[in-house]
Amino acid sequence: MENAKQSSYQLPDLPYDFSALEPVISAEIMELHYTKHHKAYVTNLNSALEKYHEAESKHDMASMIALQSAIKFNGGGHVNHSIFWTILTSVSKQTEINPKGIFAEMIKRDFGSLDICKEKFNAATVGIQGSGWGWIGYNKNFKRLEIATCPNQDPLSAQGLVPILGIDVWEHAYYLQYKNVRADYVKAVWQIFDWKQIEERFHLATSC
Ligand code: MN3
Repeated sequence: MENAKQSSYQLPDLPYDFSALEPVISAEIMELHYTKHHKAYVTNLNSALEKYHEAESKHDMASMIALQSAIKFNGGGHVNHSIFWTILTSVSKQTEINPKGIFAEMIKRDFGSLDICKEKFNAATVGIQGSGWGWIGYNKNFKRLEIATCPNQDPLSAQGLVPILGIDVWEHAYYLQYKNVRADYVKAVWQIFDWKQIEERFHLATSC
């Protein structure tokens, strides 16, 4: 029991204040999103894992299989949000307006230009039916960047891509501020990407 508690997943610290991403994302949305939604994924992931370990110790295969969807959903939610918070930054603290270096070169090589990349990413992400995430991921087999979408909280890794940059388009991520206009929210998030962090994710993905 002691070990299970120690190894349980934790809500990571938010690297800025709730109001830091204003006016693109309001403090109210950030507070609810982080303290309610992300926290619930962590709590429910730990609870599902605890039940899973218990079922495993009893060789209760039916319960183990039944718990897998809760582990995927809440584990994916935890992984996705943990990435999302770190790739965003306050406009006032932004050190780069656009990506630089090898990452910028690869965007140009794989999409033609940053503008075309944005256009394709935004169209795919805005077009997600229901809840999900839009991503730019790195395909290690083909050594290229790809745009992909995931339903619900499915992690991008399930599609064989390493997540580099993504946007949460669940309604809880924007509805209080943007109402039904998901396109305006997705377009605005590009103003608060932390390119330094994103380039770091890209370097890690391409170097191992
Ligand atoms: Mn969310």
